[in-house]
Amino acid sequence: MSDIFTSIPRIRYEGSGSKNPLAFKYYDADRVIMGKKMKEHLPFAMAWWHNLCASGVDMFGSGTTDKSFGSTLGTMEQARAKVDAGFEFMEKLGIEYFCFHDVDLVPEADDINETNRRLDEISDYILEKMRGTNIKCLWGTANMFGNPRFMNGAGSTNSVDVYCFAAAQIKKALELTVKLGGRGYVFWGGREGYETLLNTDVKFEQENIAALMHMAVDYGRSIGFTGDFYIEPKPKEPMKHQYDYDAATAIGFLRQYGLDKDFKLNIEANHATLAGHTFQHDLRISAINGMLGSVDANQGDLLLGWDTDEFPFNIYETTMCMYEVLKAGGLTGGFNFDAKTRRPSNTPEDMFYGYILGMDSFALGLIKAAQLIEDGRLDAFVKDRYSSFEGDLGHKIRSGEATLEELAAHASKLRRPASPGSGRQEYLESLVNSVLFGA
Ligand code: XUL
Ligand code: CO
Repeated sequence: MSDIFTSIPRIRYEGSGSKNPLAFKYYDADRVIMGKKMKEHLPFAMAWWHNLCASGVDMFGSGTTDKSFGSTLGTMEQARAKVDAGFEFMEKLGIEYFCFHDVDLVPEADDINETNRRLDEISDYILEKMRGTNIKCLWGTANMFGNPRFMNGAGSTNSVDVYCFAAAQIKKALELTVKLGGRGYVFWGGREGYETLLNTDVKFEQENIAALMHMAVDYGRSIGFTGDFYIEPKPKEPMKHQYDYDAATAIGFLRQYGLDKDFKLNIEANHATLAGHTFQHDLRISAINGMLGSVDANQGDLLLGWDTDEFPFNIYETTMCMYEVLKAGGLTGGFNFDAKTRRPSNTPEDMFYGYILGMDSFALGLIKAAQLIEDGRLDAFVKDRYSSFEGDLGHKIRSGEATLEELAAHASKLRRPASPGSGRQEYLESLVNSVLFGA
């Protein structure tokens, strides 16, 4: 372990009564919940970009946080220092995975060949650091939204040359993901959308995005990538409209273009709420379609209309997330903290407090979700709510054998239906509260 965070000890579980800010209150890696260790339920990942790169720059001001880690910003020396810092950080927290964009790892050069050479060099160094640790890559991706060449999109660009640069970056990022043993490969369509329909051929753009994804699948499989590809839906920001609007839209796209066997979804909490959904909603839609792959674990602020990428602390949200994940039988991916400390939280301690908060929030969510499932009343209520379909008529409808005529005849015989029954929302909400806060 290197010694960048010298004042920070290894973070240990001390229980909910602990007042030590540098200890876990709920995340107890080896505690068994519903037959599995917490750390198996919760494969946490560090996001290279927010944790090791983001310095607090926003639209109105420059950075507040020093992420040079004792080196000169924008150099390969700093790229190595970030690797050292990242590995020390993950080891101190017991985090076993990381996620990266290509350009998080090295400063991008003017010539793509030089960028790729730098990526080879840094990935050799990362591999070296991985040896002798449990740390692995959760997923990799290419940043196809930051560089000005992508101002009109990457897969959706109007420029065939820019399209080739997107292809080249995907090719390299896939090679890096395979080299680092990544479980997944993410497409987040940051600029795959439009600012105005007046200049946009939506059909042409969507077909080109799908073609690029097909090429990525073919190439990935040819170099031994056996993991899942993921689409990470987001409705807007940076573009006015992004094609991967939400889980349902992304699933429709994947099916339309025959990509649904190789792709699953990476659901980010703050993206779901930007789409006007709850986090739980997009998880549920993914899960019922067999496409819940991975989670970008963060939280938005409902008073703000953008992607604030905060560390999750809302236990209702983490509980309902873990409820969906447990019911889906777990993730093939993991929980990547696509989250950053607030701009004024600008010390190394704050980086640790952010992750301790996030890991504890998900651990508590896991504990509470398991209690909700073991309690059984929610499941029983839902089952009972649809029980009228358990008779002959219901079976015929469910198996596709019913006709409109016979259902109409049934209605006619009844003359009017009995009440379908109360939804009992308030009762169920208080049941959830009693599981969350009861003794
Ligand atoms: C942006 C976002 C990305 C993706 C990876 O909102 O979530 O960081 O997770 O490109
Ligand atoms: Co994300």
